[in-house]
Amino acid sequence: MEMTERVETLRKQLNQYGYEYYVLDRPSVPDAEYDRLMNELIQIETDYPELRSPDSPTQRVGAPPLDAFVKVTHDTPMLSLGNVFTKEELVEWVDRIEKDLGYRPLFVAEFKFDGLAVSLKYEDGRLVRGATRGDGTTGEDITQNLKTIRSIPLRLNEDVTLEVRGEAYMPKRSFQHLNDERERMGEALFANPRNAAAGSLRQLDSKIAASRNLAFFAYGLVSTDDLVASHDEALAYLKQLGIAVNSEYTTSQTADALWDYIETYVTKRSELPYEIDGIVIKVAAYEEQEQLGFTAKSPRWAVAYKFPAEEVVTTIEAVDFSVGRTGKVTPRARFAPVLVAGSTVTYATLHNEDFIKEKDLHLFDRVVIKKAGDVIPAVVSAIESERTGNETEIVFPTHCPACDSELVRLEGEADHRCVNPECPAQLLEGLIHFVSRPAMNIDGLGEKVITQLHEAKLVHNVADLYRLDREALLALERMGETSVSNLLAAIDQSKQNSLERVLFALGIRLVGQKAATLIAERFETMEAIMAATVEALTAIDGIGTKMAESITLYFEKPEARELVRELDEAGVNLTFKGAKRPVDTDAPLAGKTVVLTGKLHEMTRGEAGKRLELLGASVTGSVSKNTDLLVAGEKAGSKLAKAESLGIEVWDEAALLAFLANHA
Ligand code: 0OX
Repeated sequence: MEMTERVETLRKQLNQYGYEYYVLDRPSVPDAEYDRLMNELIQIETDYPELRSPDSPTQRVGAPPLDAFVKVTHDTPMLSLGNVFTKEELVEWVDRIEKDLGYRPLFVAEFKFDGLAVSLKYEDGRLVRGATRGDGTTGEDITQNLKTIRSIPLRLNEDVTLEVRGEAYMPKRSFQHLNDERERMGEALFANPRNAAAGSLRQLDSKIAASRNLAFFAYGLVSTDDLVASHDEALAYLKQLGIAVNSEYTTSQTADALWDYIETYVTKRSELPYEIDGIVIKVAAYEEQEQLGFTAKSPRWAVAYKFPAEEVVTTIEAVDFSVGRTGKVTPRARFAPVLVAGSTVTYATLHNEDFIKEKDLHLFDRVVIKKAGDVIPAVVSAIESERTGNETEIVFPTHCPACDSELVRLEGEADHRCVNPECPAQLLEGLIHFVSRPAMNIDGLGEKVITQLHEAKLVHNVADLYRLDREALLALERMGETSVSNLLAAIDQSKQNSLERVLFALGIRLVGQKAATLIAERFETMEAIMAATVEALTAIDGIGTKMAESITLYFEKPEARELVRELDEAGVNLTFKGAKRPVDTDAPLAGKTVVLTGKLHEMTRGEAGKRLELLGASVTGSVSKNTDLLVAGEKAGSKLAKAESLGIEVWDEAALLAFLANHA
């Protein structure tokens, strides 16, 4: 019996300390004391399995992995929010409420946390189920993962039965820490804390969620008992129960006061330790909420003001110029590092000379930057009023930064190009492209190794890869027997690739993966492609004149024909095998599956889809866990709900336009 009592005491203490730390943000004991008690409890529960309990604080460390998530139906649907973007729209919304009710009610304004909406069901004070919002009606049971979040109590302070709605999120610090770690490990980075939170909660192994330092804020209460009469009372009650509630909400009756609150956080949100993407305004009294009711997908008694894309100011400290595989010279600004939309930004492309001129950018200018579509850093403008006189002109080089040959800028083109076919930067970029995953897909030949081979003069053109000598490789730094054998085997393996990979790998200007596949499908052999005329090429649906001309121009060059001959001689397959279409990693949306939904104003969905495809995206019709991005126009419906439930990134039309403008 003594042990049962000790377990009870430990659980109570740990729950109390956890509550003080995670909910009240006021710890009363050092972390080491918490860890000591937790370890004691883990030990007892290991030695006496009969004393284990699903609401023990030890359950937060992660449970055995699941095979799949179980679907759950929400008894009360989890609705989404309508949006307003301007003060005028907010005033209109408030006026509409006043008209419907016949008087002006009290409103609550609170943060719109940028995470994943979840439902927590408590029975007799115990957490029995945690689920995602899903499409609003059906979600997934992610109890195991939610239990790892310390600001979600496993036991409430009262033995009540109710459902809590709120947002699971990743604090900025956890996000930074996670991405730093991933960068060190060479893993793909999360674009923002929301994706990282959603990604963590979608893991079947809850140990992963446990390691990610997620947090939770409650913003709603569903109950069959009349526990409270208004939203502000609900927030106070949730806090009393031991659930984390954000205390920076306000109540007010006027649109002006609500707008003041919004404006305060437009600027102050960057100082918060977590991401918010707007402010939610709710009619406070439940009775009034009931009276106002719902539209098809959202309540009439609540609305979200969405913040504009976060913009921050920094300084251009340097501009460097790099030479791409096609000889294009691209300027890139280096900034004093700043945090924008959840991650540190140090560089952004300046595209070309025209971009620099149009924006009147100078070296050492103070500039406004943002992330287009919340992902890719972009320069918005220079701040003229902050010029000190020390700014200097950004001079576009007249000669190639890699080989010093004169750059050319063709009429009607925005880009400066190095046209020296022997330019080492182009050759290296060409080699990197050739071996990359969407091209010849040679394992173990990353950018580092290929640069090493190039610098050691073992590889000059791509055919040299197939003539590499084992002894010469062994003489290189960090190249042991095993890595050399693996590398040679991977190179050998690539000889079997189907024609479209080789065609794409050659790096002919304008020829992306899709085009390479269409051409390989039609002509079947490299020989036939080399002999094809512009007319024969443009006869293929999807191949335009410019691309066709680029192809014929390429194969007119004796060096190109010689290169193909060398590849053939080395045993590289040059026939079409009907392989699956690979993905172009060089394009900005390479490997990304995008879905478009809702009404767009500036272009049709078809046009938008074509433009996104040109940037490397695969555009599909339905949202699934394989979707990377949803572009949601006006009146987006179930696809948007599904994307949100899956934690998929969503762009509105403004984000899409900004992205397209930056990649024109
Ligand atoms: C948030 C948030 C989301 C009310 C009816 C539908 C949504 N992301 O922080 N939703 C709501 O409210 C419900 N409030 C919030 N604060």
